[in-house]
Amino acid sequence: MSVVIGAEREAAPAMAWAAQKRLMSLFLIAGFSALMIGAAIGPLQALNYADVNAYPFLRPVLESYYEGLTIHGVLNAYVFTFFVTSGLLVYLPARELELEPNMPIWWTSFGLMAIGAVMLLYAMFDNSSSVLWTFYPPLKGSPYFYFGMTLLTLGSMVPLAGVMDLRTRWKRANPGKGTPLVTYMSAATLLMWLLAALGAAAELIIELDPWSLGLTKHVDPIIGRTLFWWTGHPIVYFWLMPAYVSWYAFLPREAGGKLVSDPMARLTFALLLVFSMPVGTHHQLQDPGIAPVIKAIIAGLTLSVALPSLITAFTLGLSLEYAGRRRGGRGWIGWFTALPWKNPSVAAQVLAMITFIFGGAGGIVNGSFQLDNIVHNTTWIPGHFHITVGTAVTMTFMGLSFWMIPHLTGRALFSRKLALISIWLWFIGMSVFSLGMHWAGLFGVPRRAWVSELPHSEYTHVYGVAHFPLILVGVGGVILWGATAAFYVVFFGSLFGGKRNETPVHIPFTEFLAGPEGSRLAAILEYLWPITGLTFLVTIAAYLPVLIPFFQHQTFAPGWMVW
Ligand code: HAS
Ligand code: CU
Repeated sequence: MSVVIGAEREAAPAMAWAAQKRLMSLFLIAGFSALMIGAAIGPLQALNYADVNAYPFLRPVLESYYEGLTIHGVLNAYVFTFFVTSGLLVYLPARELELEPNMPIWWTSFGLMAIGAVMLLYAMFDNSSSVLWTFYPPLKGSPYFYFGMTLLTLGSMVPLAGVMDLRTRWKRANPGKGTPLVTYMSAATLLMWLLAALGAAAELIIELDPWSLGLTKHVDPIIGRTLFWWTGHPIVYFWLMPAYVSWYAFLPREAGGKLVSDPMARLTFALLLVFSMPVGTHHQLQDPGIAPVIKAIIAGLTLSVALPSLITAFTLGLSLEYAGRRRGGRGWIGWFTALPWKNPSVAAQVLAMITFIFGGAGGIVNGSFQLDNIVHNTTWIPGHFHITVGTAVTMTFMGLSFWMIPHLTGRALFSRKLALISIWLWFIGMSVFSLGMHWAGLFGVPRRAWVSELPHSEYTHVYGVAHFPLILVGVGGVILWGATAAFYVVFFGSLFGGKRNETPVHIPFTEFLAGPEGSRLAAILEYLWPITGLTFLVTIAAYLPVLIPFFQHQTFAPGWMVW
């Protein structure tokens, strides 16, 4: 059984092909294995908020809520996303351009990230580094943690060389032609990440790595935080943009239609490249030492970063409507119900999009300076990111795996029905969980707090007012356990137990209603390097007024291990 039918673009020599497919499979397996561990731990944190304290029963595997939370955040936010993205953004352009990628470059990325991930796992599971996913100093973990994180980050930057090499070779063979869409989107994503990762790379290499080895005695926490958010904001688009690649380039075809506008997709990616970078300080709206006027400017700029996603909503909404009407859907809603809901890949991505409408709306609340006063450091924030990265991105990657594993392995999807069940459970579980988290946040329930460790009377005294939303959080978590179990039966079942496909599954590259030919916009957006240079200048302009005062008044702290 083939899940989707796609274009015949697969003319590369069979041997080279097989090697690429194998490596792409390894990226997927590594990424999704990380997610499996991370997702298995998540519900424990949800239960914590519902006053169920499972941690005393989990020793010595997990010593505390904070250890579990660190593993959950690091594996899901970094290891899962980096592996999947570093695979996809080389493999898909290579297939689109019908060229062989530079395999040593691609392997280097995999190797660096694999070593980094093993070091991180070691540092986290021995409870030496429960520093949470933000690893804010002066919390101090083991050198394995920081060096592991350094290797993982560097490894995730390497695919840029792979995609740029592909693009250059293709352009040489096709003078005067614009970059095909998937390659364009992949290049824009990785160029953005090149600039974005500089912050965390600097924080790690200059500040935290030497400090963790004892070569320096103190760190400046606020400089560390600022460098972290230089990366920590645009990283959310490094998660989102590969999902957008799937929404723009594959979903319209999978849904039975076409993408309505190729130049709009390019514009979205170019805008995301530019706007993602200068706004990281919106994660520090409540931090001391940053002038209110700068915070206000950053809050204004933050709204600009919603713009490309609003363009996406309209472009993709229309593309889906086109698909639905082609399938016979009529009226206001008919096109929506006429979409191929029985195809788990389509269902996953459309449900991901619907969740993202709410995730985006919450983001606009966070970005508004005054409103952020109310929600910052409450459970509202994890509520927000579980329906952005935790649903919009993760469910898109899950949906993508439903056709990609059959495409890579030649095996059919293990069970289409179970795949659909996993997607719906994920959607329902995350919606319930996230509703509870947002709601409880409005009562001031703090994020990252081991609330179930309090005596029950104390918990009720402090958090009783938010009892109902916190119960929802726990219920959502338990549903997500079901979703995870169902998904991994399908994932590993398809990899190792799926029946041989009778017909090969091709990559579902979409066609366009309006292509790039003759588009002035597409021609201008082709200048990706100058756009990247401009973005770098804008970023420097945004960060100098924040960083200069911090360097003028440095405050040093010794390391703390509070867990
Ligand atoms: Fe965020 C905090 C602002 C998007 C992730 N965010 C976080 C954290 C994470 C995160 C992980 O300004 C917490 C970090 C930590 O640990 O402290 N965020 C925004 C804004 C956006 C936004 C303005 N965030 C994301 C995305 C993420 C993500 C995407 C992950 C992938 N966020 C913030 C701020 C904070 C923050 C502050 C700090 C708060 C604090 O106090 O700490 C925007 O980019 C959102 C724009 C999106 C939209 C939605 C468009 C909708 C689409 C779907 C269309 C649907 C269709 C279906 C077509 C405007 C594209 C059609 C069908 C029909 C039936 C209609
Ligand atoms: Cu942000």
